[in-house]
Amino acid sequence: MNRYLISLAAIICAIGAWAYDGTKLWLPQQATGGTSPEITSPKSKDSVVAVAVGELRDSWHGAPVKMVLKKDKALGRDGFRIIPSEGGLTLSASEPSGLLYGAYYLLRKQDSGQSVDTEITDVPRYDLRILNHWDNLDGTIERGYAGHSLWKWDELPDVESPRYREYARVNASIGINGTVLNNVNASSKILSHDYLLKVAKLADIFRHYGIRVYLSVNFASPMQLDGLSTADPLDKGVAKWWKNKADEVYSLIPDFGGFLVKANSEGQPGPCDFGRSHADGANMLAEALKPHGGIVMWRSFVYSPSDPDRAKQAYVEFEPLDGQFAPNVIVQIKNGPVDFQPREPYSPLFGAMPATKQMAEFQVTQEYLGHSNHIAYLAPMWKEFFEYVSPESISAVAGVANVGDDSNWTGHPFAQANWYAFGRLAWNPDEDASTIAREWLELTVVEDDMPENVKSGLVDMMVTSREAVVDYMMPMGLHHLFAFGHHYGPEPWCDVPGARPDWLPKYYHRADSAGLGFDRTLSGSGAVSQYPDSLAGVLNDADQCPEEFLLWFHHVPWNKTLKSGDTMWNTLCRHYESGYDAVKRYQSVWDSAKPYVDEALHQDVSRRLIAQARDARWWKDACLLYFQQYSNMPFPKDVEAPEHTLDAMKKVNLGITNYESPSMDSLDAVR
Ligand code: BDP
Repeated sequence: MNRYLISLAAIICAIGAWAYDGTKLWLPQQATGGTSPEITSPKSKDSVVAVAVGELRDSWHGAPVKMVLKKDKALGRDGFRIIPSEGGLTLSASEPSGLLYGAYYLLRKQDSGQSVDTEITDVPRYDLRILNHWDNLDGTIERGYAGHSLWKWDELPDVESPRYREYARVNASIGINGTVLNNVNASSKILSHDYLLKVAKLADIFRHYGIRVYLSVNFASPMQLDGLSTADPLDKGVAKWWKNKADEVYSLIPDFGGFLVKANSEGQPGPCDFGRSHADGANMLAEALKPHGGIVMWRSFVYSPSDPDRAKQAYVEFEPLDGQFAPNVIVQIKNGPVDFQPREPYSPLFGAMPATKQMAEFQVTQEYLGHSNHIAYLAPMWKEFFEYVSPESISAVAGVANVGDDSNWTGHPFAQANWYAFGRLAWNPDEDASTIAREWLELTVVEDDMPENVKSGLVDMMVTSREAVVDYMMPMGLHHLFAFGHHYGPEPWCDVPGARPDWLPKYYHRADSAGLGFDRTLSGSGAVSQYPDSLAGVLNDADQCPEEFLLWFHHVPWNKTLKSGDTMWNTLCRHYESGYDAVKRYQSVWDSAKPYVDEALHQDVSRRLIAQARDARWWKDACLLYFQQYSNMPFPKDVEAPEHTLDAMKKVNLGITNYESPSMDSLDAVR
């Protein structure tokens, strides 16, 4: 063993057990022992280098580290190399940000008890690894379940919350290098001079951690802010307005990243309002940003009724535009074709626009996965996406943030793991979901004396948790069975007079006496044909279609015999049961961890698991009782009989908006 490994091990023992503090996320806790080794910094006045050096000086207890800045093409902008030798470690990078990521790499290894004894070169897969905040300027967060916005717009730019720096630091520690501050349903006010001064203040803080600021912009800003008569992207006055605005932004924020745009979607203005295409709109903005090196992330989340099947609409609108986007435009596509459901097939737009830069949009906030009441570790979902969409085929990854001003940042303590995993996978999509889960546990909740069998129980709980949610909410390809508005509980029966049909569950599940599911085969909506031929053939055939997507692509008779040898109805019932059983299992797994985790944390998660188990039961009863009206088949013997009646389930009204997560009290009152 290298002598530095021995001292590292000794120091980890010296640090010993510490009280879990949700405010610190996974960053190094204060050490109580050990000596500080020598950290040699390169000659550089760059503030990012200073932060990197400071992090190691404050928290690194291993071998001496020599930090070197030297151009090395193989490392790109953000990569780093660590070479161990008898004299210590050499950490080298081409740019300051590489040194910062290298420093956090070392601290991560140290704090999760791993050694650094072989040479490593670590280069991120994507240059852009970005969070999208859906934060409104009034402090609310659309689909946020961890309190209010971190950005205190009323106080900025004069008052600097200490959390701004901490936010930048934790992001940098997992490799995130960009942040879009405001909601895609954007207020044009964000581009007013007063707000730009506030944005500039945040950018000044984040810059030291290698994080660039981006803004969501409202396409009608020239009309709303300055009274122009049009926002037509081909109008010279409009283009000039955006050019001037971009110049103003860069005069305040020289390293500003660019714009994110939701256009002609869910009531947002866009180029189509003026008879222009998405490419016309994106390119006009791209032209304004180009002289400054900025980019446009143009979202493909559109669903105008170009086709009766909503799952086909983004493809129908965007695929014909391939090759028309400017080089500094990236089309940002949600992972699935509908809307962040617990499970969706990948969006067929990926791979269908070879002459266009594309990026994936994942949702870290759990809009459709139990808000901050349920454990749903999402890395397996994102890995599933990468099984179908090769990481090389896209240019960047964005995650809709789950961060708010709650003292533990994310509401559910385990939701921190999703923020963490998002960063780790945006850096390297080949990382393994369970390795990341274990690493996060070791950096956070797990104390040193936890036996391996308990630890692996927790890893298993995390890794299976997303599938459990799928099982108790909408297995086998079912989707959008959610209550209208808040997207928390089940309402497969939901009817809202006057609502768009494709906002209602019945549009998606299509339950009738003949069967269940949306027929998207060639004889149905034809959505399968948007996928490459080899896959389309498999998806089109109910006997070959993977069971997890069966009801997404097929309307399946209740008594059809599936591969398992059982009927569709029985298989469906068992999925619901197994999701519910999994949560009950998680309760005992978490109980077994009690002696080895912080007491307050244990209580907090236990409480949330009680809610999750009740919700799982609620979902199972509501969906199965509702569907049974159509299947007219009994529940299999091994599936527990419903505890509730359908009528009682239909009366549940959480009385919450889409900005809130139901409180435990409100859940107790209604269930
Ligand atoms: C849906 C959300 C809605 C967002 C929209 C979007 O329900 O609040 O505005 O996505 O991504 O999932 O634009």
